[in-house]
Amino acid sequence: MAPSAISPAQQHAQLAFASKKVNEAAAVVDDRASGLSKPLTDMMGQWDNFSFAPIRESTVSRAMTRRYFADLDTHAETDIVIVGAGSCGLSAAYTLGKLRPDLRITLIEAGVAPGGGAWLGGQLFSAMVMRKPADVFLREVGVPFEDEGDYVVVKHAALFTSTVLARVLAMDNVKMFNATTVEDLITRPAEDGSQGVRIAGVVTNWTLVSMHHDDQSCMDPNTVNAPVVISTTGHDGPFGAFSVKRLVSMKQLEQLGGMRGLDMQLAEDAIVKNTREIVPGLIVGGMELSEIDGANRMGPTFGAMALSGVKAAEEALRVFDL
Ligand code: 48N
Repeated sequence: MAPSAISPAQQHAQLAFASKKVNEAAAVVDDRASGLSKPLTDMMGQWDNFSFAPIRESTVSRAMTRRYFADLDTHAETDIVIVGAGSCGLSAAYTLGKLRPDLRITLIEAGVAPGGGAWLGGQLFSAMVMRKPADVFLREVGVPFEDEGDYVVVKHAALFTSTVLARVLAMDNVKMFNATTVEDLITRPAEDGSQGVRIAGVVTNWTLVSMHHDDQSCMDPNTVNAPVVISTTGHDGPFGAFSVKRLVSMKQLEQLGGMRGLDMQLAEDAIVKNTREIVPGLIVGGMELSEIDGANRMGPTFGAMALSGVKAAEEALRVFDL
């Protein structure tokens, strides 16, 4: 057999591509064929005379702190807050940012790393499964996937999460404050004079501070005023299911609904269909919603997270535009 004109690696790549029905339409494509840019290749091999432009340490500090505190100042008044930058919160942020570039969107994430549970498919497996029609969202954002009929597979969950995250962070009307925890809700008396409340924003603290309220003197929080809050803080856990647990403790909800066992068929439809305004000004989506409704969990399939985020954005705009 004549020696192949292409390298084994190229052969592997060609075979892999051919075997996968990868939907690359408008997706983040593998553009290695174009090679590295000339300015970068010109730099390679020339390291002996290499040096960076001069800098003073205070310049770096000011470049960071000036922007951070200007953002905090700007976002102290926000149009829509999203609590939790997991797959649902990121999908909601993308949808809102795209639909309403005129609105100021603030995304608050307790972890240093946003993404929640969407960095892996299930257990420690890489691939992420989404049932159709969630492929519509993947095409919208530009995430390549393999089409398997009734479902699609993103080859690595991090490809979904990093692509949506990149799109959201590139939007100039969306600001993410990560390593920042929502540790309470701002409320106003309900307009109907009942014992109810309207949510009017969130109370935040740096997550490291929130983790040490018990062993440090009281460290008061910061606030963000907003007429609409979307909460997508995931399963009940140390920080999770935050807003629904807070509604119970402030007696706006009787009790949590007790999430039921895993049933993919029931769970995903329910989460998307029931993403809604729970109390005036607060929309809940994603797995946090299962903690109120007692819906089934769906396990390692993420279509409901993406489309619950889309629905949460739609609900938020309905409330905002009232
Ligand atoms: O990924 P999660 O936990 O939540 P969702 O709803 O975006 O996605 C859920 C999904 O990952 C699943 O659990 C899958 C589908 N499995 C289902 C099943 O059956 O088990 O993201 C929530 C994000 C995280 O990044 C948290 O760090 C963050 O919210 N967060 C908060 N951020 C700010 N303030 C808080 N109080 C807070 N609590 C959680």
